[in-house]
Amino acid sequence: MTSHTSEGTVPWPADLAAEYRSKGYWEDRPLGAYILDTADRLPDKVAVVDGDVRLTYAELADRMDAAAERLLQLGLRPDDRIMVQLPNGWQFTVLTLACFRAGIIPVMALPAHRKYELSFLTELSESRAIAVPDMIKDFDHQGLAEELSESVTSLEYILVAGAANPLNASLEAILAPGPDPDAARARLDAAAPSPDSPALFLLSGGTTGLPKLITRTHSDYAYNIKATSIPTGVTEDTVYLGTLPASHNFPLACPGILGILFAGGRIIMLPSPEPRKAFAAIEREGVTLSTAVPAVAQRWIEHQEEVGGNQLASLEVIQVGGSRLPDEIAYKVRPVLGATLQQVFGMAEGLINTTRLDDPEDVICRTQGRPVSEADEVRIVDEAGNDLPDGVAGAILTRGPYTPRGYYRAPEANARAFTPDGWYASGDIVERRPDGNLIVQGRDKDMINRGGEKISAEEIESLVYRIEDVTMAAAIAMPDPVLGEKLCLYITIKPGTEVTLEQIQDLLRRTGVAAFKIPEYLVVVDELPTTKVGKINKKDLRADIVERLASSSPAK
Ligand code: OOB
Repeated sequence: MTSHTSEGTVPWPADLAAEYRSKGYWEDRPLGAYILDTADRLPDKVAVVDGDVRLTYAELADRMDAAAERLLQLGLRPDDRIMVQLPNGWQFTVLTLACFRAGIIPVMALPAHRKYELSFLTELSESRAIAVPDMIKDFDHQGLAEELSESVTSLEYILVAGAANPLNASLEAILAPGPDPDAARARLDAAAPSPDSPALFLLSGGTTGLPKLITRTHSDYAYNIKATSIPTGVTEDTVYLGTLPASHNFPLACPGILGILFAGGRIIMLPSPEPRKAFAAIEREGVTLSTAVPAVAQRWIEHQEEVGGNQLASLEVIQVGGSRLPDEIAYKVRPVLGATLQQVFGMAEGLINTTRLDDPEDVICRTQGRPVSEADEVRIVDEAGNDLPDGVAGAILTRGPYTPRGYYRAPEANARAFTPDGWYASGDIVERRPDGNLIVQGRDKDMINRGGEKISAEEIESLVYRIEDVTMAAAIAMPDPVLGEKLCLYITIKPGTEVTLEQIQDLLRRTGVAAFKIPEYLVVVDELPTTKVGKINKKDLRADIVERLASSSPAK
């Protein structure tokens, strides 16, 4: 059941791996080692804040190692996978680090995922454990985990943050301090995972079909963290507020939670970006850096305009990315929030671009920045794969020391998303300016980007086809003033039948699909437009929905 990882991953070519090592991009150290370095240097400094919980680096390192040993004692082995579906909190942080120390691979699920996504991901990763909160709002995560363990044969252990049922393990007990930190550290050091081995599985934003897992190795991810820490100016004085789901690459490692812990700063974990709570945390803790998707940045701007005041006085930098930030909003960040904007155009698959803090205002507000590493290779190409000159938009291709060469166990997806010589095609349409900065102009992948949350059109369409009366279905992005995009569904149906939006929403909810993927708008038509080769013409549909919204006579 275990040791499948290397079989399912695509390694970097040996000559490039050697080069990445010799140039120092890959330091050949497991991720946990960086945290121990910080703990040795700054043992008494506060590392993690979550409500009333404050952990110093010494306490964090102690809990990390104690938890790593408890996971192994429980019966998990190095290279086993554990689904992690936890809200932002100290438990997420300690558990993730403990996994890195033990060589157990966390699969970074989102708190919004439900049965449909979790069962698929648990099966694909052959996870032996799942870590969940007991309840969030009204949703019983523990109950869902129990249900999953009945249908997914690999799943043996349920770890629960909060009130664990008698048959499940208490995550707080696993993450408690240990009896002898020095001894635990020595034992774990002696069995440290190989830096080339997978440290974690990130989820793909979804190009086509079902979600894919992205294997990130210790060496490549450590470099991702270090390389993004430089343009963001992270030091031990950085106080970071993490409000986006921490299992996402952006707040986790760009430079995010891990970057701040590498550098010896302080992280404040908050489960939601709701402005009143976020602003209070910024004021209370003297937060200097935070991360937002454009919709959140916009909410923060509106809130600040409404309430005024000095709550954000300490905030120096706000990173915004995940979806395209409209230029008009970008220009408001400095005057309203009093912080420097850093645009971030990144992907869980690797490549991270950022604007630099000392860039001219027009670069910061009108571009999505440039690669963080000199070793990042970027090409902009036309449909035939020819390189395009600066100023002409085309598809972006990339390779580099923290951009893996393929998805986990997905040869077909790999054939589509990667060229034979290892370039990853993200599906974004990008223009490179003569100064090297990139502008994201659009995309040619069949995905909806709902305020930074990615939805694969194909995944939703295949579910909608479960409704017998639906003959054709096309999920497309419709413009939304707040989220940038929302999911709109076009369908054709059998003559004499009726299919409603509520019916579709209901079906998806019952299937256990994450709420952010549920279509918000339905257009029933007699016929869907097709391209010359007979595929549904989504470009026409996107134009159609814009027109319908403008004339505000939607056919529902
Ligand atoms: C981040 O990662 P993912 O994996 O959720 O999504 C990647 C995709 C990109 O291919 C692009 O389509 C879109 O999200 N995207 C942006 C963007 N940042 C990401 N589109 C326009 N403007 C931007 N600034 O979203 C991600 C990972 C690490 C850091 C930042 C974002």
